[in-house]
Amino acid sequence: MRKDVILITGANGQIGSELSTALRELYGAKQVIATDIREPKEQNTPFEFLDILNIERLFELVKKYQVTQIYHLAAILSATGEKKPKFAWQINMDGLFNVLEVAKELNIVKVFAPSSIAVFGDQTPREHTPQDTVLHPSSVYGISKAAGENWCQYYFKKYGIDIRSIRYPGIISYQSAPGGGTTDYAVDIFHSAVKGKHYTCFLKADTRLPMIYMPDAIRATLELMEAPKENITVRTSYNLASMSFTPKEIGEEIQKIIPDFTFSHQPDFRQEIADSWTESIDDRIARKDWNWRAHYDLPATTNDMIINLKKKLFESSPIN
Ligand code: NAD
Ligand code: AKB
Repeated sequence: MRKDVILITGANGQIGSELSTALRELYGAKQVIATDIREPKEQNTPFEFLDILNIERLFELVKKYQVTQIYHLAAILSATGEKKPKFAWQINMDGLFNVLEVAKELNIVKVFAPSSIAVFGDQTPREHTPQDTVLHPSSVYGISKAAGENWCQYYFKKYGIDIRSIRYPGIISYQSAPGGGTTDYAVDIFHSAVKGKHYTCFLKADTRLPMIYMPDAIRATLELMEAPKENITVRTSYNLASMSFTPKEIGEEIQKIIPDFTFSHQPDFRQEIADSWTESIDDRIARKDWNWRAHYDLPATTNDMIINLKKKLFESSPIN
């Protein structure tokens, strides 16, 4: 077992609830301190309430547990951010600053602070989007992530803090629900399909977006964080690619396993956000620097999601 003590902010969200399990397996349950403003579903690790805007509390927890690494996941995502722009900016920027300041003052060894494909905008090349490219995001969330990437690089260059980051694509998962993003449809569609319900998608049929299955996203995070420091050449945030598909393509993939499944489209305000993002990602630098390779494509993800969602939704229910 490794000796580090890890503090996770926003640990009860879509990524945090699975990443905390993976980190507990690597570091030992007592070495992983989950924090959030929401109660955890299962209390199987040290858990502490932490509002990321409360820097004194963050200082206190880092000292109390002698934390050496912070995984900063607390954030407001794209769709919620467009409804509450100032609030999203405050949580995403002040929250990140608090983490960076605590890391600087208390000599934290490593920080993980994820970014998103939301940093791209309508002037960015849409296909095979390069690592270094035009970043003029149009959502508040994307603006906060683009600024955050640069602040991470600043703290690395100025103070030598080993901060690492990934521009995650939309994440598909069955264990935890997504938290207010534009790519949430790619999880919601499975829930409807498995429950035998029609699904009305809030994006148009042909909106192609980069996505990734949670096991790949977790593995990417751990592989990046374990990579030797000298291999890390990107200190803003790494492009990461896995698969890209449209709502029509994922619906049709589900129909290969659940032929009765039906879906239609009723675009809402999230269409504009999705239209400003790119379609596919060039992740050659992540491949070169820390040997990143995705394992799940759309058919493999669809198959695994349906098997596991059925188990989760139906097999754990008590028999009447
Ligand atoms: P999520 O919304 O599911 O979880 C965020 C967590 O932060 C929630 O549990 C919430 O309670 C907590 N939180 C909100 N405000 C807080 C506050 N003031 N103090 C402390 N905690 C607070 O988000 P996620 O999908 O798990 O995303 C984690 C990180 O990954 C975010 O930075 C997000 O931008 C990034 N990301 C996620 C995706 C994705 O598809 N899930 C894609 C790209 C980037
Ligand atoms: C969102 O849709 O806001 C997130 C993301 C891609 O950052 N899933």
